[in-house]
Amino acid sequence: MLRLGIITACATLVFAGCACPQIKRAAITTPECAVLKGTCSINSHKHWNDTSIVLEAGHAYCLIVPGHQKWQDWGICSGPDGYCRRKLWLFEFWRRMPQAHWFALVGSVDKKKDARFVIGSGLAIYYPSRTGRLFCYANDVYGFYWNNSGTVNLSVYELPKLTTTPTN
Ligand SMILES: [Ca+2]
Repeated sequence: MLRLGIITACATLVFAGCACPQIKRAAITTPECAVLKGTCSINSHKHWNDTSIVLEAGHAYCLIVPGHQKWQDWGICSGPDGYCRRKLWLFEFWRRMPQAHWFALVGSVDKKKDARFVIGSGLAIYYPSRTGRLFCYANDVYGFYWNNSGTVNLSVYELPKLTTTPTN
C-alpha cells in the first residue's frame, strides 16, 4: 500500500510536466490477398481485451490499427504506437511490457507472457508462436488503468500461406 502511495505521489508530480513526442511509424497497408479474420475494439481502460480472434501457429497475420486513432493516458493523448516521456523513467520497470512504449498496443496469445508482442499501429507480418485467442491491452502499469480512456479499433488479416512461409 505504501509502495502504491509513493508511486501515485511521484506520478502526480511527473504528470504535471509537459508531454514528450509521440511515437510515429510508417503506415502499414493491407495486402490485397489478405483475408479479414476480424475487427475488434481495444479499450485502454481494460487490463485485457478479448478479441475473440483465434491465431494459429504456422499461419501469418497482418494486424492494423487504421487511420490516426488515439487514446488517452490521463492527460496524454497517444496513438497505438505509444509515447515516451523521460520523466517517467522511474516507472518503466513496472510497465506490463517494460521494453514497449507507454500506451503501445500490445497483444498476447491466450494472455501468455511468453506470447506477448507489440502491435503498435500495425504489424505487416506476424507469426504466432502458439495457437490461441488474441488478447490486447494498452501498455501501462497495473493499478493505473483507472485514468485511461479511449479505444482503438484493430483489424486482423490472415495472409496466404504460400507467400508467407518463414525463411528461418
Ligand atoms: Ca494510466
